[in-house]
Amino acid sequence: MYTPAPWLPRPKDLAMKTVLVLNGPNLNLLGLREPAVYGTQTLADVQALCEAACKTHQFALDFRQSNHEGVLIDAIQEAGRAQAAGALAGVVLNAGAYTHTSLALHDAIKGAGVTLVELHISNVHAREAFRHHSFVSPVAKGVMAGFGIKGYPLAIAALAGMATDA
Ligand code: CA2
Repeated sequence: MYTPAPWLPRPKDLAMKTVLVLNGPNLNLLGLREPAVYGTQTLADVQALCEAACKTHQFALDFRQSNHEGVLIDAIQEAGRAQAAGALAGVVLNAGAYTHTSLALHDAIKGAGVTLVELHISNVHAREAFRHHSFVSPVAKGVMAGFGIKGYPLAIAALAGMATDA
């Protein structure tokens, strides 16, 4: 029978990796306005879905929302450092309207070298033309759009799949 050497770290001893779920401007209003576009569930409901998905995939969850571009950029930079240190599996980013405007977010993601899934609750490509361009997509590992808030657990599952592939 194979017995691993006792000084080698065993899976249960290894620290869980974290997933950062980062939400941008106005997403604090989820469920409170525009239910026809974004549904009736709130950001707290999104957080609960993410908690469940992280539990399934044995990740710790860091869930944040900010209306401020600089705060989002600081979080991306922090995530890059955490991933480089082996503590973070990746980021799920719903950058809200900054998706369509922020070269600064693009540069931050690229500079941080972080594994990132771009997420949108709505199908941005079926909406106004100004939502079709994303500054995030070229520096994202993948893009999830149009699955409502159920897209969040799908994006976390995608990060789990990437971690297994690595
Ligand atoms: O579909 C998405 O998740 C978006 O990222 C949401 C952004 C929008 O600018 C993007 O084009 C697509 C808007 C977030 C604002 O969310 C609200 C929620 C409820 C009420 C008002 C805004």
